[in-house]
Amino acid sequence: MHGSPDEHILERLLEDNAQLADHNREHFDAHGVTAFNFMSAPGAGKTLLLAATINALRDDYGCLVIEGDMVGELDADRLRELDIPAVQIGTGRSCHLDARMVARVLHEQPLAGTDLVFIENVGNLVCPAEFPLGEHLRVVALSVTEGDDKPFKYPVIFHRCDAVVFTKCDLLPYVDFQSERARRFISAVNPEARVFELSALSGQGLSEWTGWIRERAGLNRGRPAGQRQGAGHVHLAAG
Ligand SMILES: Nc1nc2c(ncn2[C@@H]2O[C@H](COP(=O)(O)OP(=O)(O)OP(=O)(O)O)[C@@H](O)[C@H]2O)c(=O)[nH]1
Ligand SMILES: [Mg+2]
Repeated sequence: MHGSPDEHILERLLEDNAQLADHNREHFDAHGVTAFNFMSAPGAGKTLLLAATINALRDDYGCLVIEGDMVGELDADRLRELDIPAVQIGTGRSCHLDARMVARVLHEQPLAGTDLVFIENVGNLVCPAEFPLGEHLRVVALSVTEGDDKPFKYPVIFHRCDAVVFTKCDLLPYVDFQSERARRFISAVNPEARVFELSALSGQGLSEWTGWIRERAGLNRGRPAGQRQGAGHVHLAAG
């Protein structure tokens, strides 16, 4: 037998989580929902990015946000003020969401009329990478104020994502963030990752990003809201 007892406990924990994540994904699939897991360091701009993204997509897609924070409902309340449906998960002392927490929400939350579920993970560049939630696509937000070296220093989360969004690009004139350097680091750990550069505040770069979401959600999902009732039976095209 290899590894310490602690390693075995962790392995078991991750296996249990992976099984529950599969269960969540089946639930999303059965409802024709594409689910995204948004991860980043604290304050990188996930919530503002979600607000801007959903604002651009809401005429064509039913959207729901599952918010993960250790304490309180500040982010969910911010979104609700914008008429964006949001469910808050309080993780307590845990520094990441896990599949069990998301499963609890899914048991109570009707998904009829929902096409896209955006899960905002707890701000943390390490732990969320180890705990899949049942998402179809993973997004890492990297704000230009954090430094262009983060993909090199925190490779796991960048290795396991589908897209990286450089956020707060309106601040580029004031910080030393070399986009090409960050892109090189990302490409070294994950050549397949799509990289977007945008500002949720100014709207710069937003349409290319939302275009990617539309593409990955399946072209046939861009129906007017009133015709969305049959969404539960649509085959999930997103990978
Ligand atoms: N200048 C600028 N500020 C931004 C932008 N996006 C977010 N911010 C600001 O950055 C701060 C953090 O943004 P949030 O959206 O709360 O970040 P978050 O990743 O959701 O934060 P946590 O959930 O606490 O991890 C807020 O003061 C935002 O107004 C942007 O595009 N440009
Ligand atoms: Mg937030």
